[in-house]
Amino acid sequence: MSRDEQVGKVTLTTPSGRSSVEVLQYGATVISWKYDGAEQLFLSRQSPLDGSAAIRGGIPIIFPVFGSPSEYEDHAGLEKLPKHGFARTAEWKVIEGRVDKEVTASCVLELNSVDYKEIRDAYQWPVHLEYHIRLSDSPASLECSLKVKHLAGSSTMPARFHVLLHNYIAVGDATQAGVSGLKGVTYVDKNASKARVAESSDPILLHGQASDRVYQGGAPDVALLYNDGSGRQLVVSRSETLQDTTLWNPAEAAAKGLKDLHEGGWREYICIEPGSVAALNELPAGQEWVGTQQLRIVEGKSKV
Ligand code: TA6
Repeated sequence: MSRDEQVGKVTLTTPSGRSSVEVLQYGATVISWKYDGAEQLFLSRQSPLDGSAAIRGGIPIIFPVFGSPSEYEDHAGLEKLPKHGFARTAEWKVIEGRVDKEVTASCVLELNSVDYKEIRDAYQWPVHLEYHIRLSDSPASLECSLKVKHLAGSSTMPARFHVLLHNYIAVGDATQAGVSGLKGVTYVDKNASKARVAESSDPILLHGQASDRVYQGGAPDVALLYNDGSGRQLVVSRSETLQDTTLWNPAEAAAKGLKDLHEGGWREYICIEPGSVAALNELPAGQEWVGTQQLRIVEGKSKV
Protein backbone atom coordinates (compact mmCIF):
# COMPACT_ATOMS: atom_id res chain seq x y z
CA MET A 1 0.00 0.00 0.00
CA SER A 2 1.22 3.50 -0.69
CA ARG A 3 -0.28 6.78 0.53
CA ASP A 4 -0.28 10.22 -1.00
CA GLU A 5 -1.23 12.23 2.05
CA GLN A 6 -1.09 15.40 -0.04
CA VAL A 7 -4.22 14.48 -2.00
CA GLY A 8 -5.55 11.99 0.60
CA LYS A 9 -5.21 8.97 -1.67
CA VAL A 10 -4.38 5.33 -0.91
CA THR A 11 -3.09 3.07 -3.67
CA LEU A 12 -3.21 -0.71 -3.21
CA THR A 13 -1.31 -3.05 -5.53
CA THR A 14 -1.18 -6.84 -5.25
CA PRO A 15 2.36 -8.27 -5.07
CA SER A 16 2.01 -9.64 -8.60
CA GLY A 17 1.24 -6.12 -9.81
CA ARG A 18 -1.75 -7.47 -11.74
CA SER A 19 -4.32 -5.59 -9.64
CA SER A 20 -4.41 -2.08 -8.26
CA VAL A 21 -6.96 0.15 -6.59
CA GLU A 22 -7.00 3.87 -5.78
CA VAL A 23 -9.12 5.13 -2.89
CA LEU A 24 -9.66 8.76 -1.94
CA GLN A 25 -10.12 9.55 1.75
CA TYR A 26 -12.82 11.90 0.47
CA GLY A 27 -15.87 9.71 0.86
CA ALA A 28 -13.62 6.61 1.13
CA THR A 29 -14.34 6.51 -2.60
CA VAL A 30 -12.70 3.80 -4.69
CA ILE A 31 -12.01 5.77 -7.90
CA SER A 32 -10.04 3.14 -9.81
CA TRP A 33 -9.71 -0.65 -9.94
CA LYS A 34 -7.36 -1.99 -12.59
CA TYR A 35 -6.77 -5.63 -13.46
CA ASP A 36 -4.04 -6.48 -15.94
CA GLY A 37 -3.94 -2.78 -16.78
CA ALA A 38 -7.67 -2.55 -17.68
CA GLU A 39 -9.81 -0.06 -15.72
CA GLN A 40 -12.96 -1.74 -14.36
CA LEU A 41 -14.69 1.35 -12.96
CA PHE A 42 -16.06 4.46 -14.65
CA LEU A 43 -14.96 7.93 -13.54
CA SER A 44 -16.36 10.99 -15.28
CA ARG A 45 -13.67 13.23 -16.77
CA GLN A 46 -15.71 16.15 -15.43
CA SER A 47 -16.04 14.87 -11.89
CA PRO A 48 -14.44 17.04 -9.20
CA LEU A 49 -11.91 15.04 -7.13
CA ASP A 50 -10.88 17.89 -4.82
CA GLY A 51 -13.57 17.40 -2.19
CA SER A 52 -15.69 20.22 -3.55
CA ALA A 53 -18.59 17.90 -4.50
CA ALA A 54 -19.63 14.24 -4.63
CA ILE A 55 -17.63 12.14 -7.09
CA ARG A 56 -19.30 11.04 -10.34
CA GLY A 57 -17.95 7.54 -10.64
CA GLY A 58 -16.00 4.84 -8.83
CA ILE A 59 -17.82 3.41 -5.79
CA PRO A 60 -19.51 6.16 -3.74
CA ILE A 61 -20.73 5.00 -0.31
CA ILE A 62 -24.38 5.96 0.18
CA PHE A 63 -25.17 6.31 3.93
CA PRO A 64 -27.40 6.96 5.91
CA VAL A 65 -30.08 7.81 3.31
CA PHE A 66 -30.53 6.64 -0.30
CA GLY A 67 -31.86 9.46 -2.45
CA SER A 68 -33.49 12.45 -0.75
CA PRO A 69 -35.13 12.02 2.71
CA SER A 70 -38.35 13.61 1.40
CA GLU A 71 -38.82 10.61 -0.95
CA TYR A 72 -39.83 8.56 2.09
CA GLU A 73 -43.02 8.94 4.09
CA ASP A 74 -41.15 7.92 7.23
CA HIS A 75 -37.92 9.92 7.22
CA ALA A 76 -37.88 10.83 10.92
CA GLY A 77 -34.37 11.76 12.00
CA LEU A 78 -33.13 11.96 8.39
CA GLU A 79 -34.77 15.17 7.23
CA LYS A 80 -31.65 17.37 7.52
CA LEU A 81 -29.46 15.03 5.44
CA PRO A 82 -28.30 15.83 1.88
CA LYS A 83 -29.27 13.51 -1.00
CA HIS A 84 -27.48 10.16 -0.52
CA GLY A 85 -26.32 11.16 2.98
CA PHE A 86 -22.96 12.32 4.32
CA ALA A 87 -20.59 9.34 3.90
CA ARG A 88 -19.65 10.02 0.27
CA THR A 89 -18.59 13.63 0.95
CA ALA A 90 -16.93 13.24 4.36
CA GLU A 91 -13.15 13.01 4.95
CA TRP A 92 -12.38 9.45 6.13
CA LYS A 93 -9.20 8.40 7.96
CA VAL A 94 -6.93 5.48 6.94
CA ILE A 95 -6.55 2.92 9.78
CA GLU A 96 -4.23 0.31 8.28
CA GLY A 97 -2.85 -1.04 5.08
CA ARG A 98 -1.39 -4.47 4.74
CA VAL A 99 -0.41 -6.94 2.09
CA ASP A 100 -1.33 -10.39 3.30
CA LYS A 101 -0.22 -13.62 1.67
CA GLU A 102 0.64 -13.35 -2.01
CA VAL A 103 -2.59 -12.39 -3.73
CA THR A 104 -4.30 -9.70 -1.73
CA ALA A 105 -3.81 -6.15 -0.60
CA SER A 106 -6.15 -4.34 1.74
CA CYS A 107 -6.76 -1.17 3.64
CA VAL A 108 -9.29 0.05 6.17
CA LEU A 109 -10.77 3.56 6.46
CA GLU A 110 -12.96 4.92 9.23
CA LEU A 111 -15.40 7.75 9.81
CA ASN A 112 -16.64 8.87 13.21
CA SER A 113 -19.83 10.85 12.70
CA VAL A 114 -19.24 12.77 15.96
CA ASP A 115 -15.98 14.23 14.57
CA TYR A 116 -17.83 16.63 12.26
CA LYS A 117 -20.28 19.30 13.45
CA GLU A 118 -22.11 19.36 10.12
CA ILE A 119 -22.74 15.61 10.46
CA ARG A 120 -23.74 15.83 14.14
CA ASP A 121 -26.21 18.60 13.21
CA ALA A 122 -27.77 16.51 10.42
CA TYR A 123 -27.74 13.01 11.98
CA GLN A 124 -28.55 12.51 15.64
CA TRP A 125 -27.12 9.01 16.09
CA PRO A 126 -23.39 8.74 16.83
CA VAL A 127 -22.02 6.07 14.49
CA HIS A 128 -18.56 4.72 13.71
CA LEU A 129 -18.13 3.54 10.12
CA GLU A 130 -15.32 1.18 9.15
CA TYR A 131 -14.72 0.40 5.46
CA HIS A 132 -12.53 -2.56 4.52
CA ILE A 133 -11.24 -2.77 0.94
CA ARG A 134 -9.61 -6.04 -0.17
CA LEU A 135 -8.02 -6.55 -3.57
CA SER A 136 -7.19 -9.96 -4.96
CA ASP A 137 -5.73 -11.45 -8.13
CA SER A 138 -7.18 -14.89 -7.60
CA PRO A 139 -10.01 -14.59 -8.18
CA ALA A 140 -9.62 -11.18 -9.80
CA SER A 141 -11.85 -9.35 -7.36
CA LEU A 142 -12.48 -6.31 -5.23
CA GLU A 143 -14.26 -6.71 -1.90
CA CYS A 144 -15.78 -3.75 -0.03
CA SER A 145 -17.17 -4.24 3.46
CA LEU A 146 -18.87 -1.52 5.52
CA LYS A 147 -19.34 -1.92 9.27
CA VAL A 148 -21.70 0.48 11.07
CA LYS A 149 -21.50 0.67 14.86
CA HIS A 150 -24.11 2.65 16.82
CA LEU A 151 -22.04 4.26 19.58
CA ALA A 152 -25.08 5.02 21.75
CA GLY A 153 -24.02 8.13 23.70
CA SER A 154 -26.78 10.72 24.08
CA SER A 155 -29.26 9.04 21.75
CA THR A 156 -30.05 5.46 22.76
CA MET A 157 -32.84 5.17 20.17
CA PRO A 158 -31.99 2.73 17.32
CA ALA A 159 -29.94 4.39 14.57
CA ARG A 160 -31.92 4.59 11.32
CA PHE A 161 -30.15 4.25 7.97
CA HIS A 162 -29.94 2.97 4.43
CA VAL A 163 -26.69 1.70 2.96
CA LEU A 164 -25.82 1.33 -0.74
CA LEU A 165 -22.55 0.83 -2.64
CA HIS A 166 -23.00 2.85 -5.82
CA ASN A 167 -20.80 0.94 -8.27
CA TYR A 168 -20.15 2.72 -11.59
CA ILE A 169 -19.03 -0.27 -13.70
CA ALA A 170 -17.15 0.68 -16.87
CA VAL A 171 -18.56 -0.79 -20.11
CA GLY A 172 -17.58 -0.29 -23.74
CA ASP A 173 -21.16 0.56 -24.69
CA ALA A 174 -24.06 0.66 -22.22
CA THR A 175 -26.53 0.33 -25.11
CA GLN A 176 -25.15 -3.15 -25.87
CA ALA A 177 -24.37 -4.43 -22.37
CA GLY A 178 -26.75 -6.72 -20.45
CA VAL A 179 -27.53 -7.42 -16.80
CA SER A 180 -28.33 -10.96 -15.68
CA GLY A 181 -29.60 -12.36 -12.38
CA LEU A 182 -32.66 -10.26 -11.60
CA LYS A 183 -35.35 -12.40 -13.23
CA GLY A 184 -38.45 -12.66 -11.02
CA VAL A 185 -37.26 -9.93 -8.65
CA THR A 186 -39.87 -7.23 -8.04
CA TYR A 187 -38.62 -3.71 -8.59
CA VAL A 188 -39.79 -0.17 -8.08
CA ASP A 189 -39.30 1.87 -11.24
CA LYS A 190 -38.26 5.32 -10.00
CA ASN A 191 -38.72 6.74 -13.49
CA ALA A 192 -42.36 5.62 -13.39
CA SER A 193 -42.84 6.79 -9.79
CA LYS A 194 -43.55 3.76 -7.67
CA ALA A 195 -44.61 1.32 -10.41
CA ARG A 196 -43.98 -2.22 -9.08
CA VAL A 197 -43.15 -4.84 -11.66
CA ALA A 198 -41.37 -8.20 -11.37
CA GLU A 199 -38.49 -8.51 -13.86
CA SER A 200 -39.50 -10.95 -16.53
CA SER A 201 -36.55 -10.96 -18.87
CA ASP A 202 -32.98 -12.12 -18.37
CA PRO A 203 -30.61 -10.62 -19.33
CA ILE A 204 -31.97 -7.08 -19.13
CA LEU A 205 -30.82 -5.07 -22.14
CA LEU A 206 -31.15 -1.33 -21.63
CA HIS A 207 -30.63 -0.46 -25.31
CA GLY A 208 -30.01 3.16 -24.39
CA GLN A 209 -33.23 3.46 -22.37
CA ALA A 210 -33.01 5.22 -19.00
CA SER A 211 -33.19 2.87 -16.03
CA ASP A 212 -33.60 3.77 -12.38
CA ARG A 213 -34.94 0.62 -10.75
CA VAL A 214 -34.71 -0.61 -7.17
CA TYR A 215 -34.97 -4.43 -7.14
CA GLN A 216 -36.20 -5.52 -3.76
CA GLY A 217 -34.66 -8.35 -1.77
CA GLY A 218 -33.12 -11.68 -2.73
CA ALA A 219 -29.48 -10.57 -2.55
CA PRO A 220 -28.95 -12.17 -6.00
CA ASP A 221 -25.60 -12.48 -7.75
CA VAL A 222 -25.91 -10.01 -10.63
CA ALA A 223 -23.69 -10.29 -13.71
CA LEU A 224 -22.82 -7.47 -16.06
CA LEU A 225 -22.48 -8.92 -19.56
CA TYR A 226 -20.19 -6.69 -21.62
CA ASN A 227 -21.48 -8.25 -24.87
CA ASP A 228 -18.29 -7.13 -26.59
CA GLY A 229 -17.47 -10.50 -28.08
CA SER A 230 -15.11 -11.44 -25.23
CA GLY A 231 -17.70 -13.33 -23.18
CA ARG A 232 -16.28 -11.51 -20.14
CA GLN A 233 -18.58 -10.69 -17.21
CA LEU A 234 -18.34 -8.75 -13.98
CA VAL A 235 -20.25 -10.53 -11.20
CA VAL A 236 -21.57 -8.48 -8.27
CA SER A 237 -22.28 -10.61 -5.20
CA ARG A 238 -23.10 -9.43 -1.69
CA SER A 239 -24.03 -10.37 1.88
CA GLU A 240 -27.70 -10.94 2.77
CA THR A 241 -27.61 -7.57 4.55
CA LEU A 242 -27.29 -5.80 1.17
CA GLN A 243 -30.31 -7.61 -0.22
CA ASP A 244 -31.58 -4.94 -2.63
CA THR A 245 -30.13 -3.95 -6.01
CA THR A 246 -30.41 -0.63 -7.82
CA LEU A 247 -29.85 -0.58 -11.58
CA TRP A 248 -29.17 2.89 -12.94
CA ASN A 249 -28.19 4.51 -16.17
CA PRO A 250 -29.62 7.97 -16.99
CA ALA A 251 -29.42 7.49 -20.79
CA GLU A 252 -28.79 10.41 -23.13
CA ALA A 253 -31.59 12.84 -22.25
CA ALA A 254 -31.20 12.83 -18.46
CA ALA A 255 -27.39 12.69 -18.73
CA LYS A 256 -27.45 16.20 -20.21
CA GLY A 257 -28.62 17.43 -16.79
CA LEU A 258 -25.58 15.99 -15.01
CA LYS A 259 -22.98 18.78 -15.19
CA ASP A 260 -20.22 16.52 -13.77
CA LEU A 261 -20.75 13.84 -16.46
CA HIS A 262 -18.63 14.34 -19.59
CA GLU A 263 -20.31 14.34 -23.01
CA GLY A 264 -21.42 10.80 -23.87
CA GLY A 265 -20.27 9.49 -20.49
CA TRP A 266 -23.65 7.81 -19.91
CA ARG A 267 -22.72 5.21 -22.57
CA GLU A 268 -19.58 4.21 -20.65
CA TYR A 269 -21.09 2.77 -17.48
CA ILE A 270 -23.88 0.83 -15.88
CA CYS A 271 -24.50 1.22 -12.14
CA ILE A 272 -25.23 -2.08 -10.33
CA GLU A 273 -25.68 -1.08 -6.70
CA PRO A 274 -26.10 -3.56 -3.83
CA GLY A 275 -27.87 -1.89 -0.91
CA SER A 276 -30.23 -2.08 2.01
CA VAL A 277 -32.64 0.61 0.83
CA ALA A 278 -36.14 -0.86 0.48
CA ALA A 279 -36.64 -0.19 4.19
CA LEU A 280 -34.70 1.67 6.86
CA ASN A 281 -32.35 -0.38 9.04
CA GLU A 282 -32.89 0.17 12.79
CA LEU A 283 -29.65 -0.56 14.68
CA PRO A 284 -29.95 -0.71 18.49
CA ALA A 285 -27.47 1.31 20.53
CA GLY A 286 -24.14 -0.46 20.98
CA GLN A 287 -24.72 -2.93 18.13
CA GLU A 288 -23.01 -3.38 14.74
CA TRP A 289 -24.25 -3.91 11.19
CA VAL A 290 -22.02 -5.22 8.38
CA GLY A 291 -22.64 -5.26 4.62
CA THR A 292 -20.15 -6.72 2.13
CA GLN A 293 -19.99 -6.79 -1.66
CA GLN A 294 -17.62 -8.55 -4.03
CA LEU A 295 -16.97 -7.48 -7.62
CA ARG A 296 -15.38 -10.38 -9.52
CA ILE A 297 -14.09 -10.55 -13.08
CA VAL A 298 -15.10 -13.70 -14.98
CA GLU A 299 -13.13 -14.14 -18.19
CA GLY A 300 -15.09 -15.20 -21.25
CA LYS A 301 -15.17 -18.87 -22.18
CA SER A 302 -15.24 -18.06 -25.85
CA LYS A 303 -12.17 -16.10 -26.82
CA VAL A 304 -13.74 -14.51 -29.88
O1 TA6 B 1 -28.33 5.28 -8.56
C1 TA6 B 1 -29.61 5.63 -8.31
C2 TA6 B 1 -29.76 7.13 -8.04
O2 TA6 B 1 -30.52 7.33 -6.87
C3 TA6 B 1 -30.41 7.79 -9.24
O3 TA6 B 1 -31.74 8.18 -8.95
C4 TA6 B 1 -29.50 9.00 -9.54
O4 TA6 B 1 -29.94 10.13 -8.83
C5 TA6 B 1 -28.16 8.46 -9.05
O5 TA6 B 1 -28.48 7.79 -7.83
C6 TA6 B 1 -27.07 9.48 -8.93
O6 TA6 B 1 -27.30 10.35 -7.84
P1 TA6 B 1 -26.28 11.61 -7.67
O7 TA6 B 1 -26.76 12.35 -6.46
O8 TA6 B 1 -24.91 11.03 -7.50
O9 TA6 B 1 -26.37 12.39 -8.96
